[in-house]
Amino acid sequence: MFKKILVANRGEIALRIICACKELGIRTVAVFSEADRYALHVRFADDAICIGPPKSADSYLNIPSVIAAAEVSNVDAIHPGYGFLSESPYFCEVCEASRIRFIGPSSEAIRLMGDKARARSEMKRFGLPVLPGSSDSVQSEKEALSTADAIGYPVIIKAVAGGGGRGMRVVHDRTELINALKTAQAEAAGAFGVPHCYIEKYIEHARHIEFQVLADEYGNVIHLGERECSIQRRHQKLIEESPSVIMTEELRNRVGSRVVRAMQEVGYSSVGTIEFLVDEKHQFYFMEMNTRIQVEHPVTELVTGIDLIRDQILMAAGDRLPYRQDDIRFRGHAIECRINAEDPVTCRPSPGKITTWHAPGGPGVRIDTAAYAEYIIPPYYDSLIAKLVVQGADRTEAIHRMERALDMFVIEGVRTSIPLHRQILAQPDFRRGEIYTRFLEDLSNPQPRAIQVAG
Ligand code: MV4
Repeated sequence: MFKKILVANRGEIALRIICACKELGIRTVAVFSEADRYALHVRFADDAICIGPPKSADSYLNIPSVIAAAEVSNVDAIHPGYGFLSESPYFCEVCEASRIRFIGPSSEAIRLMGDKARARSEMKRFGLPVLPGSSDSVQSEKEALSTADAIGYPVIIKAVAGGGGRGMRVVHDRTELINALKTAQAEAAGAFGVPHCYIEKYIEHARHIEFQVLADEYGNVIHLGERECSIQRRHQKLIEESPSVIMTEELRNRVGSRVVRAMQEVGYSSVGTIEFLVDEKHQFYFMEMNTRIQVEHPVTELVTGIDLIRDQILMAAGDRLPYRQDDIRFRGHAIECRINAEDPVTCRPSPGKITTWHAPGGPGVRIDTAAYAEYIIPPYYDSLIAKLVVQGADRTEAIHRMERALDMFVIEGVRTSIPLHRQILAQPDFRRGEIYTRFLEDLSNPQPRAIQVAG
């Protein structure tokens, strides 16, 4: 077992990793930027090392600084959290070359899943359904046209290096295709340094449902059910829940067992998430895989009772998976609201000092946060300040519990997304579980209109 872990992250996820380490009896080393001296991950880790100036590129993304901190503090492993270096195959390789265990999958798995077109074709080969589309990135305008003609419009153009919806373009007819492809490729080249794009059939009214997996290094893989993440704004998830309202035990077993088999075929280890688009007929189509722990992992922890971060650390240390699929039980319903420090109208970040902070408690409420009264939210990082997660016996109880917890969450000094969450939860469509990709667009603009998928 590891004796000491460096936490290469900040905010609530750094604290969450420190919680798991404390319970496992593992010492922790925090790294922090000059903007994070008063952050709680610095306070609660056993040691803390400043790794550079406020900008992420100079600190949390600076591989030589992070590795130097790991070497001087003599850690056995690095936990990358989410974002930052968590999905960098290169960082994973540097860790292993420095004889520091990267807590996550192999660099090969990260690299494969980071190429969204390759991931799509490999997962298809291993038995997961994918939407009709190009078999890899499109190599010419002629190929783009023939692919789109064959699958039929509308189609969507996605960057192979994208993910999370960045740099996507929906194309409604043949005349728009070439211009859209050129724009998408130029955007992808600018944003990711790689212009390659692929084409897929576009589904309107899709749901986003993802499966959590957990795998050890000996070929044992289980799934921990699904999370529905259809409530998104500009490709940022706002609300996640488990189970999905469309899920039945039969459907979960069917999709889950296919996911498990595909993960065994690729030799995956660690935690991972397989994202699906789901159409109105409840057909599942593989979209992409995330090879990190995700923001919304607590939703799965509440319904399964499993500590995903602890198990991720144990799998990286070479432990065997302590459960079989049959041991996993799903209890009740969990919902997470991401509380962001942002203007509820413009959705722009709202950094600054939190003057009043009261976090709700009571039965069935969990809050993952690194904020506190008098804390100053720096402007350099993402605006997530708390994850409010509730569990109830069923979806109705969970919604009522979330509403009262939102009522009792008092944050003053900065603007937050709490009012937006209250508005979404009050929607009749949300309460009926009729949630799909356009939910928020339709909430602010109720007339039917053409879909715009912004880059
Ligand atoms: C799609 C799609 C429709 N058809 N792909 C991909 C990343 C995710 N953030 C948005 N993505 C989409 N991919 C095909 N072939 C629609 C979306 C989409 C979406 C998906 C789930 C939840 C909200 C969404 C909002 C806009 C677009």
